[in-house]
Amino acid sequence: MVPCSMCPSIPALLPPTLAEPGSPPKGPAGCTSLDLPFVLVLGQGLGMPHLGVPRAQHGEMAVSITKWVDKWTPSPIPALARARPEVLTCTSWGAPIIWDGTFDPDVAQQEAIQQNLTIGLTVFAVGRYLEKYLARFLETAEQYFMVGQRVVYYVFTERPAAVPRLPLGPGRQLRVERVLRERRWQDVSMERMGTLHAALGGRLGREAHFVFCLDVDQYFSGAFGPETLADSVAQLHAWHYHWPRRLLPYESDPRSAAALAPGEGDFYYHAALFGGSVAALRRLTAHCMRGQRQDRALGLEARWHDESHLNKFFWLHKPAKVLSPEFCWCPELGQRAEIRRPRLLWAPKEYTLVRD
Ligand code: UD2
Repeated sequence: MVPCSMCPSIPALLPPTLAEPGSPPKGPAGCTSLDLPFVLVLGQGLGMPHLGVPRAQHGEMAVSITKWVDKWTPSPIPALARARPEVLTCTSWGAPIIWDGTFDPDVAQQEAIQQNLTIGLTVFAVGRYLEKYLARFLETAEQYFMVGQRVVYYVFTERPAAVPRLPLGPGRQLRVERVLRERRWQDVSMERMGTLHAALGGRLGREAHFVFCLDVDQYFSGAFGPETLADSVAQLHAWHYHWPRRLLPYESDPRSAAALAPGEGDFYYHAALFGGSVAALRRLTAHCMRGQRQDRALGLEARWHDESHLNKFFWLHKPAKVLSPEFCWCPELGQRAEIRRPRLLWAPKEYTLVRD
């Protein structure tokens, strides 16, 4: 890797200063010479990240940093280059992609503590998903999710009495909210957007600064800390992060509110994990809820349900931070050089057991 001659003092990729809850993503600021390489390396023209491809040109530098250079802790860029030479750590629009080794968890932890944050974690466990997955999800969240921060879990279920009562660490609470049980699993999945929207407009929104919304059929396996926080956070899908864009499973029916036209789409994001500030998540959930409703009125259902609408949202409103597949990894994919330390693992999918 060679330093960028146009930007001799580019800070390394360390966690950005957290935005105030509800405030827009910071930047872009400074270092405008980086715009072009971002576009050349990762932008709409190519459409996909290039993982594991060594490059030794100006563009290589550009993908390792953010446009919001004023928000990064100064440090010489070669250190970052040495730390993770095999991955790209910035999107074409300037959002960092968080890989293990590209941030300092201690700095992120200290910043979050100074800001006295409360972080929400929502999960739905409806029907047999509750017995099958919820206990392990919560137990491992206690071990790994935002340890040392104030956390409030929100479990949405139709059977509050069946929710396991685990001993929780200091500063951590669990709230259980009752939801109606939809008949079809697809409706359970999609209805989450409306339920979350209402919750974010209520107590959850009042008590949390940032919220992560997760599927229940997964479990934490490594530290998942405040380095992941930002105004809006999207997760690269483990199965699709290195696919060419033309193969990504976006909704393509132009009648659907979730449709992306050929050539549209940055990455394929996974609906099993998204997050952000309360205000940003209110916008996201409202968008998806509206799109799902419009589709239903036309007798349509997007290809991957809420995930299709989420992908449309993040195409229109770029996430402020992108999590590498390490943050939601599928063990069936085996070992890969760029996946160093998975933080959250998919549980085996046992659809015949849990779906009606
Ligand atoms: C994918 C996405 C999921 C969603 C879904 C929409 C993964 C890992 N996740 O999940 O985020 O976009 O596609 O098609 O690829 N749930 C219940 N009870 C039910 C049904 C669903 O609690 O009867 C909840 C539960 O939290 C579950 C989530 O909804 O984890 C998503 O449902 P899923 O895991 O069955 O869907 P899946 O695996 O196809």
